[in-house]
Amino acid sequence: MLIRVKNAGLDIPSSEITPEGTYLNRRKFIAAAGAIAGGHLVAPALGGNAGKAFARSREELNGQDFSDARDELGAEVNDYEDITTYNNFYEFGVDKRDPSRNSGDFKPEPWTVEVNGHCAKPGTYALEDLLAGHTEEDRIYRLRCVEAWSMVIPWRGIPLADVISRLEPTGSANYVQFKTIIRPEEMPGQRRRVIPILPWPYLEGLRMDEAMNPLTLLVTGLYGRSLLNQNGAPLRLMAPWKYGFKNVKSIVEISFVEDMPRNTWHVQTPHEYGFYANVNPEVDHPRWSQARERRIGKLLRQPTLMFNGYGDQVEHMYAGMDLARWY
Ligand SMILES: Nc1nc2c(c(=O)[nH]1)N[C@H]1C(S)=C(S)[C@@H](COP(=O)(O)O)O[C@H]1N2
Ligand SMILES: [Mo]
Repeated sequence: MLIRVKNAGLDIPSSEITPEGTYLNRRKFIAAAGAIAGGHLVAPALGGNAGKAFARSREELNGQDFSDARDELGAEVNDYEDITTYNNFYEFGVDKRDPSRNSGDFKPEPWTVEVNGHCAKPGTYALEDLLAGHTEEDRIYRLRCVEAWSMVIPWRGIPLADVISRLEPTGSANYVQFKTIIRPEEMPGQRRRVIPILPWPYLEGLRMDEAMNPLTLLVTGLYGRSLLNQNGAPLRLMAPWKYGFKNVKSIVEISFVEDMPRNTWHVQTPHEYGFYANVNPEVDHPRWSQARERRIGKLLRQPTLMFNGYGDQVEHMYAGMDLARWY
């Protein structure tokens, strides 16, 4: 069965027209919907496996068969196990295993997102309302970390452009800033007082054309399932031509702003991390080369591709820019 989730969206909050139990179950409900993502289709064999115990093998997840799933360059998707246990999410600690170990207390439901700045539809939206009227799609994208490792991940999400259009940004909205939640009671990495791991909240931003690029997703799931806490539940960003740190997790605020917003890693170490963070084998990190990368699960390193291999779809946005300066 193919369920298309379409309704009046932002104008009629689903929390007002749907009994609460149903509305809280939206993510389970929407998880049953399959959708077509032009060029990035994971052909999901939708099955009635709702009652099945959580499956670790990627072939069995949610009744969808990901065993032969590949990205458009022919690379196999990484194992669910790796994607959910090898993470960067400093709110839960700095070790790659910390997010999966330390995020058990985090509660991604219910969730609200504040929308503010230069737009016609500011407000505090229940996540269900922010996403209502949009269709989730499965797309296989590479994630490339600035630490020179990469993974291929079957994401599930909604084009950010669709959501932004509904919020009606004004002509002054040159950039979009995203903010991660602050919740030290549930995020042990935010409890370090004297020398915080990072200045919280974690901030990221995109130029408006980058935010509107059809590749850019607001991610709600992966491997056909809702996002786990360690991957940024319930809502995170995915701009696949950029280094991983741009893909801010557990988003609670979206701001339409005039000037280039601050982003956490640039604030922390400006000579190492810029605003644009486009994957670029020719611009080294000051402490290491970016020319090669290690695909998690593979033995040999491989050459890094300009724009992470998405150049055809994004390089026009940077025509004439000196990418060594705007790193
Ligand atoms: N809020 C927040 N978002 C974050 C991070 C973080 O520490 N905090 N780490 C970033 C980095 S460096 C990477 S590589 C990706 C990792 O995403 P994944 O764990 O889902 O693979 O998340 C990004 N988003
Ligand atoms: Mo990263």
